[in-house]
This record gives sequence, C-alpha cells and structure tokens, in this order.
Amino acid sequence: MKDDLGSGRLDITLPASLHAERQGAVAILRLKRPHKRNALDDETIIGIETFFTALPDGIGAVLLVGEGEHFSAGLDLSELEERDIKQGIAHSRLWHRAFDTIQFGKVPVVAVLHGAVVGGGLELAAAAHVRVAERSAYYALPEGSRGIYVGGGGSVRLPRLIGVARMMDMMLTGRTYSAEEGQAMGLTTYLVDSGKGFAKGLELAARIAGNAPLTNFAVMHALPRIAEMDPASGYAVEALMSSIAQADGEAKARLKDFLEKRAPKVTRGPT
Ligand code: 1HE
Repeated sequence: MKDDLGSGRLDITLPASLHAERQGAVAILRLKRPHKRNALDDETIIGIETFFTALPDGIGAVLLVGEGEHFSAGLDLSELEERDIKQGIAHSRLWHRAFDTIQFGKVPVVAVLHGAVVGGGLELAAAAHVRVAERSAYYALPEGSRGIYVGGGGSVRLPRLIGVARMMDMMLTGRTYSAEEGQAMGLTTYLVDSGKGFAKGLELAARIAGNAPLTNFAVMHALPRIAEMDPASGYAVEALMSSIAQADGEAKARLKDFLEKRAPKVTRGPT
C-alpha cells in the first residue's frame, strides 16, 4: 500500500476519551483519558468498536497508544458498582465485540505499551497483533484482588500468549511482570527504551501496511484459526490460503520484482 495519504485527523466520530489521526497508511488511535489512567469506561469501549469498524480504505495498519504515564488501568471500576448479573454479561459481551474488531478486524494492530498495562488494559493489548513495550511497562491482572474476573476476552487470549498456569498465578497472587519479563513470556513482542515506543511502533505499522493486503488478511484471520484446528484440517486450509494469496496480482508482482533483482534481500537486521 502506498504511503500517499498524508497526515491528519481521521473522519470518525469518537468520544473525548479517544483521538484518531492518520500518518500515511497508518491510523493512530490514542487512549486519551490520562487523568483516569486511561481506564476503560463504556463510552471508550464503544468508541474503540466504532473506530475499528469504521476504518476507511487506504489504511493498512493501526497504531494503538495511551496518553500520559500509563497505557491503561483497565476497566473503569467506578462503573461496576450498580451492575447486576444480566448487565454484567452484556458488558462483557460488549468488550468481546469491541476487541474482536481489533483482533479480527480489517488491518493489523500494533500496540505501544508503557506504565500500567493491567486488567482490561492487558486484555486490550492482547487483542493487538504486535506489542511494543517500553521498559516502564508492567503487566498485571488485579481482578483477583478486586473480587472480580476478567471479562474482556482475557481467558481466551492470554492463555494463548502466556499459558494457563501463568495467567492463574497472575490472577491468584497479583503477580506483576515487567516489560523485560514479558518479552520472554510472549507479552512483549518488541522491548524498547522509554520514550521510544511510538517511533518503533509507527515504523513497524508502516512496514505492515506495506504488505500485500491478502498476506495481512491470511495472517490475521487464517493463521489463528488454523492454529486451533486439528492438523489435517489445518494443512487443508493452509493449502487453500496459500494458493489464494499466491494467485493474487500483488504476489505475482512482488515475486517478479524479486526474481528481476528489484526487491530487497532478507537481511539479519536489528529486531
Ligand atoms: C481509575 C482506575 C480504574 C485509576 N477505574 N478509576 N484496574 C485496576 O485495578 C487498576 C487500578 N489502578 C491503579 O492501580 C492505579 O491507578 C495505577 C497503577 C494504574 C496508576 O497509579 P497512579 O498513582 O498513577 O494513579 P492514581 O492516583 O491511582 O489514579 C488517578 C486517578 O485515576 C484516580 O482518580 P481521582 O478521581 O482520584 O483522580 C483513580 O481513582 C483513577 N483510576 N485506575 C477507575 N481502573 C472487562 S473486565 C476487566 C476487569 C479489570 O480491568 S479489573 C482491573 C482494574
């Protein structure tokens, strides 16, 4: 995808707790409630769903960042007091819907993490495809100590990233992991110094936006499903997906570029 879209605001109506802008083919969604440590209230969750559903054509990746000292303090606990069971289920299902528009949406999402990435904030980060963590970032699931349980898809996504046993430990004991520890566990995809997350995230998102759209579709939508299938079904779906991607004009052009020595070679490069 060409980087010819310029920069500026994206024309999507969002609550004051979110801000959207565009840099070339990358849309940037900013959690903008720093006075509440980017705690996620209903309005913000609905805004996240709106943003990812309404992404315009020409956007090839999203960068998700948090304003202030923390990525997100998770669920806005002040909204919890009055909820009965029925409302609680509806609330959790709202989060599921919203975060599904991230994980299984139109384009890959890179999250830039710093400070607290806790509770629902960690569930939000887990829905992204790539996580760039600054050294200040830390991960926790304080639901255990608040007398509640994850409700934003954490039980589904986090065990796939870090394993059931680690998630149990985080919830039962309140254990916190640093950005460095998160790297060994699969939470931190890239570890960077404090203040460097945005630039690294933007660089990665721009690179992702430059991939063939069918490749990004396959990685987002086919790969995680294939990984859940029995191997025989997985091989069959993989064969279909790879043949579809290969047959696309974009793949043919890229392969021709390589064979005619116009495409860059794979280099060791920094990660
Ligand atoms: C909040 C929230 C919140 C801050 N809901 N208002 N999440 C938690 O259990 C984490 C709770 N938050 C904290 O532990 C700390 O706030 C932080 C470590 C994230 C940041 O500490 P700090 O010292 O920078 O800020 P602060 O002074 O604690 O908070 C500033 C303000 O934000 C303060 O409000 P104020 O009106 O007194 O200024 C806080 O009350 C407010 N605030 N976090 C509401 N989470 C789908 S289910 C998901 C379930 C969960 O996510 S449970 C985990 C919830």
